[in-house]
Amino acid sequence: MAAAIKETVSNLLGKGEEAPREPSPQEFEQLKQRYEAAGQGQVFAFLDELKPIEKTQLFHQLSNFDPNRINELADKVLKPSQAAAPDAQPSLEPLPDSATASIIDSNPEDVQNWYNEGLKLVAENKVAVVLMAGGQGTRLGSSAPKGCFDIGLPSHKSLFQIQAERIAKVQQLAQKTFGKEKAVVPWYVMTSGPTRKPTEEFFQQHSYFGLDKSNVIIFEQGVLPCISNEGKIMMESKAKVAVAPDGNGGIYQALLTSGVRKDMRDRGIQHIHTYCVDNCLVKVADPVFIGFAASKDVDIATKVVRKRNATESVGLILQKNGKPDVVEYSEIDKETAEAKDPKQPDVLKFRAANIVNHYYSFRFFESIETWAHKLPHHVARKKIPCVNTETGETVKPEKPNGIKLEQFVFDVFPMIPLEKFACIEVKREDEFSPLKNAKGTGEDDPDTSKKDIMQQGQRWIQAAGGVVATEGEATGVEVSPLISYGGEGLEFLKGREIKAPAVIEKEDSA
Ligand code: UD2
Repeated sequence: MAAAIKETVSNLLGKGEEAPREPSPQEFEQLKQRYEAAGQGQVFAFLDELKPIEKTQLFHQLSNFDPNRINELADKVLKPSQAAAPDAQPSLEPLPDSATASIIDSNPEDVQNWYNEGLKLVAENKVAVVLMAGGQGTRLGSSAPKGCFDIGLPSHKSLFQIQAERIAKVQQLAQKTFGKEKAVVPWYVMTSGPTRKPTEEFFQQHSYFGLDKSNVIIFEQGVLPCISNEGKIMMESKAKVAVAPDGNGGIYQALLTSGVRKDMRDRGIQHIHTYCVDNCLVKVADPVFIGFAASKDVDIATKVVRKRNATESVGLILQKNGKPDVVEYSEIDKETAEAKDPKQPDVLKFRAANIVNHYYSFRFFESIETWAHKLPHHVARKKIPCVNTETGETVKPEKPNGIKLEQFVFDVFPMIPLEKFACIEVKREDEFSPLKNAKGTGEDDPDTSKKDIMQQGQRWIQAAGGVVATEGEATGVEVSPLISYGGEGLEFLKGREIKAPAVIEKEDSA
């Protein structure tokens, strides 16, 4: 199946190993007229200088875009006055209690029921996972995809490996608990142009981290052209449009064009967990989350943690004009971010922090065609290396000279009624430690990721009756996901002493 998907994507994107199909002169002329009529003829500025293969590649690349749609998007962001008047100041309120729950103050029986329900769905092969891994770790300062990153654990496992082993463990727990021969949680890994090849190579080099590779499907999200401040599609070279990944909101279109939704349907998937690659504590295919969402029969659910402070770079889950919504950290005004809860003056009014940890019903994914085109585009003003289409000179800009457009995965939330949406607060120390910044930043960096995993393992061992001996700085114990998914199954450590730092990889090690 994976090969078929790869084939579909490659053909579609004209990126297959075989040379892309050469267009007929009529096809080329038609395309040229369409772009010129839209005032975007500059993309053909160097046509006479191109080799036939370059012309063919340019044809395929341009065939993926609609120049009129690009103009619409450009006008919206570059000439906001002409765009439809933005709705009056939207009314923002925290989500109502009816749409929120909290692991922290739910009764343990409910949590156990959600866990059993979710694990049963895993055992019935109804649960899939989509990993959004198309982002480029610019702030992290690494050129490799973030999932390849080694945060410095004693095991030196990458984020991809840790997540793969959590999938393996939840499959094993489901098999054991429900006496199933084989429980499968297919793992769909969304990459972008820059991350696809290095991600595929990393998975192959590590033999898919022990997972069956027919259940690990790597697919690619779409791209959008970079646009100059004058609204023109920019050229990266004389034969290539400058493009950028279309944001993690590109996931919905990508699920269709890559054949992933069809693969999910063929496998009988009903519940999908979608998450962010850089959160080392992420509970992949978390049975509690799946069971919680399934029991409420919602179409979308999202996990949140308590926002650390008013300036933390997280989206805020709230209701906007009565609909579930998220205000991104890059678009929130100071007053809203700092607003205090009228009932608890020292607590933020908007404190449900988005952690890119979402649930979708497959039923909802069947409606993608009806709303995916309505997702808004967000603007990032960037320095975009390009070729000046008048002079042919290469431009290495000192300041932002254009815009990248991206869609946000959570912009789908307002497309559903509040009663088909649920939000559950989880403990930050157990479920959220994002890797955003380079080593030494002191916050959301490799050291904080490593510390959070080691401290979690230590808490699990102590809860199981083990003793962790620490000396000075040396603290924490890494517990392999293959030994424990969420702290369970550590009884074998009762009464035993573990000298920190350590890693528990096998049941007999200690
Ligand atoms: C994301 C959230 C923000 C907050 C924060 C917490 C969005 C839009 N914003 O902000 O609300 O929850 O994380 O950590 O989700 N990705 C792709 N393709 C792309 C761009 C991103 O797959 O074109 C993936 C990326 O690999 C990562 C996730 O989406 O897994 C979030 O991307 P990010 O880390 O760049 O987002 P950030 O930190 O700006």
